Amino acid sequence: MIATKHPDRPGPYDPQELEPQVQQFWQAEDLFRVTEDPNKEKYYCLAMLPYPSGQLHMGHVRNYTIVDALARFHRMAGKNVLHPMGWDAFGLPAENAAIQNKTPPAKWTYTNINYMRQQLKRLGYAYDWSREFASCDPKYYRWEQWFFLRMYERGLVYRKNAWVNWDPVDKTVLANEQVIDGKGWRSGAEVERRSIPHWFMKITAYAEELLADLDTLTDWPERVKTMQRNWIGRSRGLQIEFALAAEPTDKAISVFTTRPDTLFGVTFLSLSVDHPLTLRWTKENTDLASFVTKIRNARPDPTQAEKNGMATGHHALHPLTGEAIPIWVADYVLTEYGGGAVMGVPAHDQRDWEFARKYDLAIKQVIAPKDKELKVDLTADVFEAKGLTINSAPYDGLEFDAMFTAMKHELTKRKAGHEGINYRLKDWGISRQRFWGCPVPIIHCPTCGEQPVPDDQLPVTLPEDIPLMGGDSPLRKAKAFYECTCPQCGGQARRDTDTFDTFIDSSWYYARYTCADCDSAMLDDRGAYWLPVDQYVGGVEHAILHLLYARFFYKCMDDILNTKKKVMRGREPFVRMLAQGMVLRKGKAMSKSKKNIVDPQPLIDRYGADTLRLYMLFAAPPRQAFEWTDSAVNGAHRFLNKFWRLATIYAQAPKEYDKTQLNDRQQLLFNKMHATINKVKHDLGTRHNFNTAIAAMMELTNTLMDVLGDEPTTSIARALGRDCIRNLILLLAPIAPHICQGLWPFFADEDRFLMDAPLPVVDEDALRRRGFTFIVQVNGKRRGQIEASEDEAQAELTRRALNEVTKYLNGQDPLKTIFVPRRLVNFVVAD
Ligand code: ANZ
Ligand code: ZN
Repeated sequence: MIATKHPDRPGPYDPQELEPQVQQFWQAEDLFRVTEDPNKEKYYCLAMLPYPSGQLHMGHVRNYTIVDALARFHRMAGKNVLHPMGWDAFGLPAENAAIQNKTPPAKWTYTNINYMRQQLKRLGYAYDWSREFASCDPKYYRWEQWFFLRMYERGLVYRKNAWVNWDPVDKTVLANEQVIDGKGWRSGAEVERRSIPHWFMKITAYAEELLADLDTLTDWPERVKTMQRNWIGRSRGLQIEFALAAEPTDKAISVFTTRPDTLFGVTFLSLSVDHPLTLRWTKENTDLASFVTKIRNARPDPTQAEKNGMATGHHALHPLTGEAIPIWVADYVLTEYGGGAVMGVPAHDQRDWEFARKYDLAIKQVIAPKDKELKVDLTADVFEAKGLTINSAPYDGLEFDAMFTAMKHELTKRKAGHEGINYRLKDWGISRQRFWGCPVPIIHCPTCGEQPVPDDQLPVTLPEDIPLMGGDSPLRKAKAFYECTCPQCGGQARRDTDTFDTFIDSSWYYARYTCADCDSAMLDDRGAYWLPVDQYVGGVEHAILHLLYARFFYKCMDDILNTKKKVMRGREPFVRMLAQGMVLRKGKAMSKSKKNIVDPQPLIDRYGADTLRLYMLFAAPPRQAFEWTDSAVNGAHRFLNKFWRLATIYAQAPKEYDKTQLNDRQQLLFNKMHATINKVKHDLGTRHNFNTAIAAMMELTNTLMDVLGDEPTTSIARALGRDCIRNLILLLAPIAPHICQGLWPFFADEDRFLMDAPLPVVDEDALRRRGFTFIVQVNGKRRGQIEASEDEAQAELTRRALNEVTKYLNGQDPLKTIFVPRRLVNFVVAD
């Protein structure tokens, strides 16, 4: 188990020699492989799986170092730790690279994976590599297709024509969030609207539970939960029916409103451009038809810009007053929300107000502020606040809740409305008209229609040898792929040529790690041991979609797979979630487009992995962004050098000492050592504050040098120093595992792998007697430090502090002494 050439004492610190040796040793001993052990508490920690773009960037390094430190720490704390890694391998960049380099996407992807895997190994991450997979592996996506079909059988997957955001350059459908200011997020091209058949997953069926269960996630960042709540966007209101004036028996227009208290203020109705009545009227009104076409192509995101509309010439009847209300078509009305129509209340709704001002429509105030002093001037501004009803006889003078209830009863009685809940969340459009993704396992038969691919014909394998020319997906032209026979009638049929949104791949990969080699089922009972993930760590940019889709999938998997034989536990995939901060340079996120990337590779080559790991965790608390500084990397490296040198001094020291025989200063060191053990365990295990843990370890090494000096002579001093170093090795091992493993053979008391050595135990007595490190300053500049115990008098402390810094006082007496209990002493002298 000795990973160094020098038999009795460590040689000079040489990470380039040491680290690969240690890594070979880990590999030879197969130390990272884990199996289920029901007698041990399990701990599943996970970093978000990377897209194999080509090389690791600093965001990856930070993310994986955090998780690796947690994995190693909890393993030393005695848990059975699952810590896997894999690849989110499907997606557009591989296709674009394939077109550019004229290599198949598979080849580009696997080349990148090979390079990045070797980088991860060089950083010393303790992954159980036996569980690694790439999402583009048919052994993985076979089960994704299989699960899609189970969802299909249950009506959780369906196909319908839908208006989609079409990127004319990337020739693909974009999700709403991929449209930024009307342009494709990747190509920057002006996005068009198209109506095409599309596969959907019915995430809305789980909307209520996805919202409610957020409250159970107590160890998730509050802002992530808020973002998810807003994204799901639950609203309670009334669904109100308006009849057409021309056909009064037909309740033709259904609107959703969260403000039924404003019902008497309706002065117009607005339909979306896709509303059935809009479509009907465009047939008889060519102006309306060209307006609708223009809107469809102009802006896929109607919430942003100036509102546009057109009167249809038709009228609806107010359900309570019977008044005729003009019907408009407007671009700010969403098709897929609350019936695709809005009751326009310009006095009390900002959008309606802008619309009415622009088109000179009536504005009728029906809500008055409760505060009588407040002036409402509707020619200048909208009044959106809740208040008391006016101009709503016989319902005047009511507060919001009372009016809500009154309208609900009245409309229900007249069969013109009812209470309704609406979600902003829409069903998840999952088909992509791209090549490099998991094929949709459906066959289209001219006679039988949509047919699922039979389970025994899975996977539907993506051909990997088709050349990519750019433009449309080659699957559509690949006869060998799409020509097939109908499983129902045996006639000639055509395979679906769409592929899955890659967010599906990342919605269940964490579950598959528990049994990646299982080829008889999607998950087996090993899942019930490991799942759910105990600690998930990743960037906040995935706060909404990835986490929401994964939560949705987990609930579906529980409903579909978890029958008699349990393959998973719980209803939420990630018990705890940590959103790590970004690594910045000159205040900006590092990114290729900003050309401000710091490549980790040269730093690994120069300083070694441990330095980079230590720096990443020392720079800031994990949730905070931090500014990259080269000099601080140097600082981390100097610390490791110093630590190694100190360890060399004690490598041969005796193991045993009698702690009752320590002198005062040694006792201080002893106490501080235990305070440090206590703090590091708490910081790493509970708070995830690596930076303060590292600072405490650095402080302890300083105290060690201060108390024992460079050449301790007495046996008790040498044994105490050895004890200190040994404990530091154990505490630092999760963070800088190579250097610690390199030193371990000289400090191990028993024949045990460092990875499995138990964390040091705190001496409670020492903790109670713990000392403090006082910083000693002269004119505000740090000039030294002294150790003090809880009960040392201030006068005595000040005297010792003064002694410590005499040479900086130029023989003068201090003009003033500033004493901060437990922290510092500052002497002010004349310059
Ligand atoms: C009348 C009204 C009066 C409204 C008022 C608001 C204030 P949330 O909270 O997001 O659910 N709305 C309804 N369906 C819509 C659609 N398809 N496209 C665009 N807007 C739509 O918003 C509910 C409100 O959004 C509804 O309440 C409706 O406007 C509008 F003083 O109805 B309200
Ligand atoms: Zn058929």
